[in-house]
Amino acid sequence: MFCYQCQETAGCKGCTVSGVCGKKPEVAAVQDLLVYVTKGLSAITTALRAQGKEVSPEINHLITLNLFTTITNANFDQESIEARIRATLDLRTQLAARLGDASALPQVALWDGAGNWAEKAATVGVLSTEDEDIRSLRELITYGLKGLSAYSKHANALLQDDGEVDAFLQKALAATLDDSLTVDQLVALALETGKYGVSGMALLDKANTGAYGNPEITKVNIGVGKNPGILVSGHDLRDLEMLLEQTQGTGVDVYTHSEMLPAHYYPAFKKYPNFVGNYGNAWWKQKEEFESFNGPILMTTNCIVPPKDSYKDRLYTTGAAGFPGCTHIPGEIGQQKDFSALIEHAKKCAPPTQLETGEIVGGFAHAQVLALADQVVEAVKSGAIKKFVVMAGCDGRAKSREYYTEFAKALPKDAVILTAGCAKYKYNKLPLGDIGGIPRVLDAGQCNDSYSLAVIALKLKEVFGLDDINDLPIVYNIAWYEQKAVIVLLALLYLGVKNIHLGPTLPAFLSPNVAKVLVENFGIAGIGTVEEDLALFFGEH
Ligand code: SF4
Ligand code: SF3
Repeated sequence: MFCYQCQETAGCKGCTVSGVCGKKPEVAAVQDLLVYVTKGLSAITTALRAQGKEVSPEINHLITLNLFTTITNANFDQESIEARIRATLDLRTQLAARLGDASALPQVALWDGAGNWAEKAATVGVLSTEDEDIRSLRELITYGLKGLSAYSKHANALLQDDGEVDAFLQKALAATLDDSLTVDQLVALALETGKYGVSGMALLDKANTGAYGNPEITKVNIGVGKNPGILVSGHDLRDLEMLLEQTQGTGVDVYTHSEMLPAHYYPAFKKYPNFVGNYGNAWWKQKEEFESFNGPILMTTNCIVPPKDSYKDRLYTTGAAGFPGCTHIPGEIGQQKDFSALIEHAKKCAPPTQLETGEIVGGFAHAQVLALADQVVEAVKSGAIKKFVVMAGCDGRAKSREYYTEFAKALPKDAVILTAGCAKYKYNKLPLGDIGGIPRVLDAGQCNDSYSLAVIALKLKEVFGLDDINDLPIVYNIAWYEQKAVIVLLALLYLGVKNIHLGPTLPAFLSPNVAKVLVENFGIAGIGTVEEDLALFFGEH
């Protein structure tokens, strides 16, 4: 196997024996094959569109779910991935027939699944592209598209589609196997991916706020109640909604975990009396926290850590998520899912063991921050707030990530953190206080809500009458882990944001030359020590 798509890749180079995430070589092989056949299918859908023929939303959804399935920590279940490969090949055959003349199709679109899959997989993975710069750009684009697929899927689950985003996604995916494209063309395609990343996140924002209202300032309980509970993790709000509906009157409480925390900020979820609070921290502490939760856990998406036997029977998956031996709750887009198995399971479990008590505050997505715009602008004008520090992105288990806790603690008292994604758990329970009533950590929501941070920045630019988004008193110190952070990064680059610091390490999939392009054109940099970076961002503060 060879995989270097996430920040924790072995030795900052690539996982070759087994994944640091727990992905086995057999699973890596079928994931590579799934990406490959999805590229083939995308070449056909792109050719169909070029002929003016329609491509249905169901086909678009299959493609995005395929890519989502291969995101870090989403799906470890070889069988379900193989089933997706078969379904993709069947669809490929049907669509190729609709195309008529298939002579112009690339090789990838012609493979019909014949032969030994393990052998085939060994020829189509990341290393099948020999030139390291082309490989780097192809993977940068592919990972961005994986992130975009995840966000699209959540919007689709709320019955929102953007056909243009899907058409681009498939065109770009097919282009990653086009040998005629130059480095410059691939760099341009990576930036275009960022453009559609903005559209995809905007679509999801519209879907979430349309269905559940605009996030608002909310205090979230981090203690526990006396009833047995179900813990929901991942990013899919529609799954949470169905679970909340089905648990009413059952005596079973519902808690969020990791990236599901921001669900509490939406008005629509406040009406459920059994929606008790948030349990635990970011994804990587789940071995201890799922153990002590005592009840069933629903993983709606990444990040799954391979479970311990002690609670494996309590771990359920749905959507793109999967783990062998764990029950998967089925349900396509638009269908009602049946969570009764979890509810019955919960009734037999002890209530969660308390980990902590208190509250965390969040809900600072764009509408809420813009409602406070006068106060914020005044604080900036008066000098009470000197700088905003965007510290969005992912958390992870690497010790080097303690940097973010220390950085948050050491920030000048007139700096405000803007966050989104599970990166926030590195500092969202610190007593950082507020500035004239404005908390010093403003949590917009999930990683996709980084879109909100961009909307806020663009609004501030307008209010302050600036021509360039980089003239705002905002610095970017972003933590990444998996591929959704890649689409967020590409989206920020597309919006013209410069000098983003990315850590705790730069992606292994950036070749030296590609990294140089990003450094020279966008000022992308890694992180240093807390002291060095504070001096860099704040001068002699
Ligand atoms: Fe390694 Fe990350 Fe790939 Fe897992 S997802 S195999 S940790 S690079
Ligand atoms: Fe976290 Fe996995 Fe990326 Fe959505 S849950 S931010 S790492």
